[in-house]
Amino acid sequence: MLESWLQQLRDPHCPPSVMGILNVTPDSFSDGGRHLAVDAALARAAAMVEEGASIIDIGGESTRPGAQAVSDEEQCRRVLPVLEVLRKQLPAHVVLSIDTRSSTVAAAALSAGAHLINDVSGGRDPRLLQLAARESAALVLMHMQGEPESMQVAPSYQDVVAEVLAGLLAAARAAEAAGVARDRILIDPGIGFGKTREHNLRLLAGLSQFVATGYPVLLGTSRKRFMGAICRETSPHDLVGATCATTALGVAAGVRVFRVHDVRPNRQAAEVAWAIGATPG
Ligand code: HH2
Repeated sequence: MLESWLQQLRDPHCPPSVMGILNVTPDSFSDGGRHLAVDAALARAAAMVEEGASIIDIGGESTRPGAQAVSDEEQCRRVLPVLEVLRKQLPAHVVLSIDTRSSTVAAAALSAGAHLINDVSGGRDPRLLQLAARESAALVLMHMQGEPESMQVAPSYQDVVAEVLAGLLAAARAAEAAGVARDRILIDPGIGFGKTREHNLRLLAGLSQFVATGYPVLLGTSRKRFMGAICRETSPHDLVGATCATTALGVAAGVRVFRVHDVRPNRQAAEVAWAIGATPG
């Protein structure tokens, strides 16, 4: 399933993919609720697949601004039982992704059935790159300035698009030097990761420059707070329309994968934007 998805990613006649977000939260497994939590995660993942997600991104560590790092042991405790069940129960074409910066967690997740490593640190740990190479995993390299705990304190760039682009190209080169095949690498500008609202808007306005690198681009704007500031919404749940706007514009710029909480509306936005783009004016 990974191979056919990677082919679709590069096929200009195939519409973009939607990656559904499955966060495995700290309380999910407390108080002996482990089995129930795994069932709930499976139900959520199955619903996202039904709504049109072709990738499920499973994460056991929140990387929201201010979030504390979570130990490898704890991440594994949260994600491995879920991954094992998803591998058995979801349709075989669904790509399973592990959202982690840790090579230890990534290795365990690949053994449990993940096919893709979503690394929000952009390959800072060389062991993660070596692992991806050894296991022929697909790899998302995301740009982040600083660490989640402090990244929003004072993000600073001279030219945010040029610097993020250069950082991602350097990360992709390092991944290739470690043995990761070029056609298994995706890049992501890392919206909200050490960026002000202005930085995020510039990156979104400059998406086509990331697409021009030739690496498939993944975009993660789902429910992010910089959009709430623009459209005067305080609850992340009320940012579905805002997220869909970025998805439609992302499709027009050539983005190939959208990481979202709300699969159905974003899949619709992506498909309609795609159909318009494929129609002569
Ligand atoms: N954003 C978050 C987590 N992982 N991965 C990629 N590739 N791109 C992103 O933009 C991205 C990501 C934000 O994570 P978190 O704050 O934990 O919230 P959620 O996972 O609910 O979006």
